[in-house]
Amino acid sequence: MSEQSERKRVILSGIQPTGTFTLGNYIGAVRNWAKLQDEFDCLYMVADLHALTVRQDPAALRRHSREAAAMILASGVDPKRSILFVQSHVPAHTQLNWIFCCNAQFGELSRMTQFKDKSAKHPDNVNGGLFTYPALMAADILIYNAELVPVGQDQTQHLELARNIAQRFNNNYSPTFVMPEGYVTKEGAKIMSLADPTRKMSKSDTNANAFILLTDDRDTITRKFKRAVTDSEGEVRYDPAAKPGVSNLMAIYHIFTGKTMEEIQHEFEGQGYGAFKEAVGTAVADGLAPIQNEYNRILADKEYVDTVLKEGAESASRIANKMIQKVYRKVGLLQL
Ligand code: ATP
Ligand code: LTN
Repeated sequence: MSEQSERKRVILSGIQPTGTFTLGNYIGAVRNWAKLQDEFDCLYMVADLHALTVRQDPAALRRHSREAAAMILASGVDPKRSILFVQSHVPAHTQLNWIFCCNAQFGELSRMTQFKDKSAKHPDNVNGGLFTYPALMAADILIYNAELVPVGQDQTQHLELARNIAQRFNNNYSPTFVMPEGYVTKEGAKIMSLADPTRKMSKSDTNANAFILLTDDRDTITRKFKRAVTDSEGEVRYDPAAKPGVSNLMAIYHIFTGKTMEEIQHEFEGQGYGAFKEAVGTAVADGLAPIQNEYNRILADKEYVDTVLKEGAESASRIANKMIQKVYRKVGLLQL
């Protein structure tokens, strides 16, 4: 980052390499990352340590980490302007994580809905990392004094906890951390599952018809939208409470075409859901095509991806190491 940009506010965000990104990840998070690069100093991270809170196949995790980096680059994140790195390549995150684990309270960690959801989903593996997950996420953010964190709505509770940890640390020791704010766009903050529109679209869903993957081809995209659960009313109208399926498809269509909800409603008046679903599929397939081309091109050049990640880890470490030294000193760890 240039000296001139040193005055810019800092952004950090992350995504877990738990699988191929879904349309929800793209709309809720990654799509916004590229847009923020001019205005802010951005750090974007592949959160591989967070992914370990759920059992991962080692070879698949390695592959998904590189694929995640390639997809972030394909979505327009420019490594000349932003820092792109893998979480485990910057050990200072885990160092700060421990300090934060000793500051986060059992009660507040127990209230996290993601912890409750994932414990219910994986009852055989309710591990310590899953429980302290938000302390590591707070470390990811606060170690760079990031002021803005672009995420989907499901992460706002974790952000609130990061703010509480920051505040507590600042009060107990001395002002150290900047209070981070979520950057959650109104549209698309929560893209719902195509199979069950009352649940969020998630890349670890066991039903492949529930999500669109960013790597899905045109036929697959079209087929999945055709099968998307709607309702029996047959009217394209935006009403998330009464018509969650149709409203979700309208939100997706709006994001890819820029048309307002009223315009969409008019466009498909009296036509039923067939034509509407077809149009959503076409808009999404058209919109994703250039990203998919870029992704395939970038992924084929492993050396390039690895060089970007290496340089990213070096740049991120320079900032993070300074902060961890400061924190160690403040909490009273012996410095020689
Ligand atoms: P997993 O299924 O493994 O929990 P996920 O698909 O929920 O993964 P994450 O890696 O946890 O994805 O999230 C990456 C980013 O994408 C986060 O900022 C998150 O808020 C956002 N996100 C995930 N799902 C959606 C969704 N359905 N709608 C909008 N944003 C989403
Ligand atoms: N928990 C996030 C991923 C994540 C993250 C972060 C997001 C890990 N560290 C720091 C923003 C900032 C998720 O999407 N599940």
